[in-house]
Amino acid sequence: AAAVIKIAQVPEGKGFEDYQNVYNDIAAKIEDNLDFDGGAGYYGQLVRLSWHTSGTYTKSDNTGGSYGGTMIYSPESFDGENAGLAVGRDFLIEFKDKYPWISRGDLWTLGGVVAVQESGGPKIPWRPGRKDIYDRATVPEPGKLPDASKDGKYVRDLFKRMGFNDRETVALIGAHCLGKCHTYNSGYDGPWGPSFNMFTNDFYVRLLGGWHVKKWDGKKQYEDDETNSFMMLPTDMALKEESYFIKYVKEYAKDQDLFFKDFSKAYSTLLELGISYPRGSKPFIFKTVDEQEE
Ligand code: ZEM
Repeated sequence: AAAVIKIAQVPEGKGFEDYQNVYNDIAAKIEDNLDFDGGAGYYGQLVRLSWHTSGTYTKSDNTGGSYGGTMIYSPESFDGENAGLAVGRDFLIEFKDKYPWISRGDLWTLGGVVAVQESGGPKIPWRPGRKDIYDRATVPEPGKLPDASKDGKYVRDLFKRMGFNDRETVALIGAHCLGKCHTYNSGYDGPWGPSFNMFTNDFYVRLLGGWHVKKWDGKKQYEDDETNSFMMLPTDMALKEESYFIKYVKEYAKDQDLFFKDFSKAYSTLLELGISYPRGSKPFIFKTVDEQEE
């Protein structure tokens, strides 16, 4: 993909209240659909959409990232790693009609922020100003998003490509507390734990437990020794196998507040990769639905 300069431009006259309104509408629609995907709701789907629109970023040439909202275009739309994400894009599209001034990149990343905060996670500082890009030369090629069958070195190098260190890499993957794998999307199957609609540090706690390779015809994945009902991907297991990752797994398993703090910072950075903001621009911290009802 070709690099473009990605300067945040907030639509004329729009400010915090406008984006809090979009936040509230997304939150209300999530609340109306809590039964989706066997009780997972839309939390996992929306967080994954925000991650995949951002995680195509390459620091060395400033290509990819959430700015242009390019996932609707080929070849990014056909990237096998994006299978199933039309569901999240379709979920959000009514808000693009209701608020025509919002860009796809802003809407998709804001959806992730709503999902993390409304499922009990930390506050995610977020800044608007992404712009829809129609130029196909800027659409990232497949191969930028991680392949779950790989090892720790691959994960380390891939997140380094985006500019993340080992601590941030481990913190970001803790989002696997939410949602599920679906054989029809990725070939993997099942949730990582029982509380897949709540944002917690449970992913790390479980990862440190006992796991064995699942016996089935599908892709290699792990199954928990205790109940045989939860899963880990090979790349998840790699966080436990590598000395440069496991120390953070242990810290986050012990200390949810530390995980929340580190996740918030790394995820906020992820959603903004490649974007230039005006000097001193202040991120929005949205109120949760509960906080507004108090
Ligand atoms: Zn995921 N992820 N991910 N991830 N992910 C899946 C689902 C979800 C990897 C991966 O291959 C997969 C991060 C990192 C990595 C979420 C968030 C984040 C699935 C299952 C796969 C295969 C998709 C399906 O079948 O529907 C790999 C290899 C990763 C790094 C090495 C990061 C970072 C995330 C967010 C910050 C979420 C929330 C889901 C659940 C989606 C859903 O539909 O419920």
